[in-house]
Amino acid sequence: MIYVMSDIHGHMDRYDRMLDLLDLQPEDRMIVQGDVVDRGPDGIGILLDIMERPNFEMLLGNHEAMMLQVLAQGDMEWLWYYNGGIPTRMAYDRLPGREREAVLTFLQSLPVEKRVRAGGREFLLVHGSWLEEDGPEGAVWKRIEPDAVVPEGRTVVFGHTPTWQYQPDRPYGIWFGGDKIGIDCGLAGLRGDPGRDRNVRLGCLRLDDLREYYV
Ligand SMILES: [Mn+2]
Repeated sequence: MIYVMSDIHGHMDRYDRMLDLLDLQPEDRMIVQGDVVDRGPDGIGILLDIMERPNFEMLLGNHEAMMLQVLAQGDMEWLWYYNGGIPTRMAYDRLPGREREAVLTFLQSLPVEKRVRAGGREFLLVHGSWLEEDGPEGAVWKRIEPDAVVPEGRTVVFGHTPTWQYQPDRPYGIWFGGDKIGIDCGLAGLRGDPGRDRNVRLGCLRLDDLREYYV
């Protein structure tokens, strides 16, 4: 079975609960569609965990792209910190040098899209946009319109844009828009301060039968 989730944003507690709920078997695949880090407290911990699991794969999200730009090129620091990068930066700086290097090598290896087949369907997985004209930059950064066109014969699964933007009536559920499926159920909005919407969730989709899981 192939499972996908996205936009965990440092919330290790939700990630752990999701893995408990799924009870993955060695033959299952998990593809995490980017934005593991930033905003929440423990993005680095989740990254290290993903790196260790042989049946886990990951796509590059815009938050990992910002992280790489700062750590590998010393560029755009303000943008990363402004977008919730400070807890990630602090945790990264506390890692032993060997682990810092492993994290950077891992991030540099991440693809911006993946094609998989499950349940008789062809899926295209991306963090942001799948539109060819948007290029690799758009694949991680661009927010797509609900009526954007999907290549013939495929189903696109994407994160990055929280699903409440597509379905205000079912704000923290996976959005099924025909050949487009949005799986970012809004965890970026959870920062622990009182008054925020506590109903945001981490969603996970099993591609073989489109079964939904939430924590
Ligand atoms: Mn994103």
